[in-house]
Amino acid sequence: MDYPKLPKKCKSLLCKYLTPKVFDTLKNKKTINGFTLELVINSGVQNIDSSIGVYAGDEESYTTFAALFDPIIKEYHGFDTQDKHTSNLNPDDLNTPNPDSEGKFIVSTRIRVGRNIDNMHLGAVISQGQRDLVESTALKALSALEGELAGNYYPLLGMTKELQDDLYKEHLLFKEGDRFLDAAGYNRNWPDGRGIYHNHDKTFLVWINEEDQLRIISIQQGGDIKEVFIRLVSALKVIETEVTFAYNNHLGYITSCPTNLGTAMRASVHITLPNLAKDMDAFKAITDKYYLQIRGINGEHSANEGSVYDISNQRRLGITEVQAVQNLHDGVVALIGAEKTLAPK
Ligand code: ADP
Ligand code: CIR
Repeated sequence: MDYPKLPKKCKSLLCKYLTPKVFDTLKNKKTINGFTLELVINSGVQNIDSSIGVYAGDEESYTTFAALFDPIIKEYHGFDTQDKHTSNLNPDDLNTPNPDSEGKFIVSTRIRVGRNIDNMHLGAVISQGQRDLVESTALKALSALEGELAGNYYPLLGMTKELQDDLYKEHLLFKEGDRFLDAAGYNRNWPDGRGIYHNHDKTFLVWINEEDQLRIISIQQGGDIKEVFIRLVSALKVIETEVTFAYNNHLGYITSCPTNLGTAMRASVHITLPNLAKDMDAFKAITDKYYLQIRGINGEHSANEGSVYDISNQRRLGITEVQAVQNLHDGVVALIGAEKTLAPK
């Protein structure tokens, strides 16, 4: 493999850190599962507008290709090679009263984590048989959920287009055909082995075999962040007694994309900020201060709709789950404060 063509205008972390020297060091390396540099970088090479551009095929990818992953991880999470990751899922450590008790700004709150089964290939190189095994293992674990968390599984295979579209429009289901994942090998054998579990109220969801083997999600209308967190943690406690997930003391939970390592948690609100939207510099100054990311409301790489934005924690590694959620809360309080100040009197 030759050094790939990376245009000057490319702004991804791949383009920034895949220097010819790093390329030469890594080009002939392979993980024990056969994952190569070519597979690590293909998404970012094919999609020059990537923000990151790399994926791991297994836990070992992060060490075998450390010369590329480490600087990306450092820039994205502010996390050094000698740092350790710690977890804290105790809701009692949160101080997150609803930032919008009158329900004027926050449309909905969602917290998700990614999880992958220990010693299993990640989605980029997973075989069809392993993917099916992930699905059956997950379903067995989910059958242990009770009460509010009890629900049903809806496999993508055989799902009507109507139901798929409805779930997507309700912001519950992943999109189909994501080009970033496609170039990294995640969409092979689609839709086999993929699906969504949800409880009766659609406040607890599990995506199976999308970017990560499991995405475990708690979601509801309004801004009661703590209630969303508590529901997620109670589900995780049950699921994690049934399945062992890939985790190490340096990188925390192992995920396909380096941006998700550590807590693998993205805590977000969909929030209406019409006045701040007119002053993106002021908006970004607040989100930067609280380490938050701004996305559109139809998932990553989507545009915002009107003045509704998806605001979430950017860092996931080297901070605890409680810190990630606290950052979101404190940032949202600041955003709402600024929005009120800017409102015409
Ligand atoms: P991720 O699963 O990594 O969090 P996306 O940004 O692609 O990635 O979001 C997945 C889906 O979750 C999208 O349909 C998005 O609209 C929905 N979503 C994210 N945050 C919220 C939220 N706070 N309220 C409602 N839906 C949300
Ligand atoms: C990209 O590089 O744009 C995609 N592979 C997605 C990266 C994940 N983005 C993020 O900010 N968490």
